[in-house]
Amino acid sequence: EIRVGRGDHVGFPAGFQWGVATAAYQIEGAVDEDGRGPSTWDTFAHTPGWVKDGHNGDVACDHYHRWPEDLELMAGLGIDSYRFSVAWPRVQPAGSGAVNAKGLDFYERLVDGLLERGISPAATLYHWDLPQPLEDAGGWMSRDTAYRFAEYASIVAERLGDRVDKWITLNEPVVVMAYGYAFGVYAPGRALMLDALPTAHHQLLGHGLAVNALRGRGARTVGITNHYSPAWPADPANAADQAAAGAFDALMNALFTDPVLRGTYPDLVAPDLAGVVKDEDLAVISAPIDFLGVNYYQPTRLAAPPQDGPLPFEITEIEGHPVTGMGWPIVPAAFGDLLRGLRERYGDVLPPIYITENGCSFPDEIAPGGTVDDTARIEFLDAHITAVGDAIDDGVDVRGYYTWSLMDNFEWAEGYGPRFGLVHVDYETLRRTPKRSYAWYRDRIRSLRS
Ligand code: GBH
Repeated sequence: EIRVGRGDHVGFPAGFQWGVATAAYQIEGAVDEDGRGPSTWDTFAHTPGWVKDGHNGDVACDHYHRWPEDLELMAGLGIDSYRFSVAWPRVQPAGSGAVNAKGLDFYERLVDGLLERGISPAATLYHWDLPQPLEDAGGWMSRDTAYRFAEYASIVAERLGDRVDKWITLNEPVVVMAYGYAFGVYAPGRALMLDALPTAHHQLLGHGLAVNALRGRGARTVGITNHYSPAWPADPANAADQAAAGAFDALMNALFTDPVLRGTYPDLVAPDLAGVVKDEDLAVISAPIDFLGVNYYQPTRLAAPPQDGPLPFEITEIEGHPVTGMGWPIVPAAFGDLLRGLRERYGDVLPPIYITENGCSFPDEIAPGGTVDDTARIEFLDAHITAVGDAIDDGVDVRGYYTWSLMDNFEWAEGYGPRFGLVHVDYETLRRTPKRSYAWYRDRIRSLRS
């Protein structure tokens, strides 16, 4: 192990994996091809008013057809691993029962193409594209969806279990609960507020059942990816603001980690889940995992909620930090604090961590000479990678880092406006143009490895 001091990491631990991440609905397009069924995101994006400028994922980056070109872009980066997601509605168009072999064929081509190029495949089984028929039957509000998810997981592992290196059951179940079912700004667009809590439990149960199903079918390394946003009280000296930050932390961070690593729900939510959690569920959910996937973008600042507000906190603006194109504050120090905080909170039950997403959007444009000068992204990534290196120096066991994202893509309710990629995508021509950050990331990870 070669490593030097704070802010000057000439080497991350041997075997540290550098990668890029994407998700199926955000890049694939080809929504009606080869037997794919509709997902909640197709329905949502085709409902006027939900997604900015009426954008949808029908074509996206056309990765479903252009994957060989995209594999070449990855090879050019020299990454160790690629994190992608499998679209459940391609594999099981109705969400249960009949398997669509052509859907599995696509991911098999992709995985084999990665292996041929020496890139280790990291597959996420669920990055928010729930088959619409399952939503029609209650979606994640229904316990049955957990069992359907495990069935789907076993189908994918049956085909790819011998070739996928890392399996990620769920991507950011908190976002599905909060933005999908509580606030109603992501698919399926339900605004149930705190009544959305069962969707947390049912996703976590699906995770636990899937871990078991995957292990039974040759999966080597299994984990879950959670989104973490460090909770800052608006006024650290104000008890009501502290309580609001504590409530946010319990509902948005700990709710999805405590059950997995400790087999318990945070005190604040446990009473509300009493009727939903069955006897053996927490034992299923806390099945040992091999790694925790951590996605980090920004901290959140919380104030006491208004009287009779629907939530125990109010989100307020963070000032005094530079922001990304989406207005998100850039706070690399909070990333390091988050990693050290996980180590502190979970101690010896914390498995190795992979940073499965970290990145930023800017309105990157192609300059007349054909270049995309995204210096701000380079600075963002450099500062955040340094924060990870510092956390490793402080004893946090981080084994890899995937930047979000390989290329510009469909940014959910924001449509195609925000650009998160190392590679620019022209949505008229679908032409890919590596940005300056692409060459920078290639060189950076090469130098950090040697
Ligand atoms: C990740 O979510 C996702 O995994 C990935 O698919 C996505 O592209 C990436 O981040 C970049 O956003 O609607 O204004 O209330 C990160 C967590 C939570 C950030 C939902 C955006 C919506 C803000 N996301 N949040 S808003």
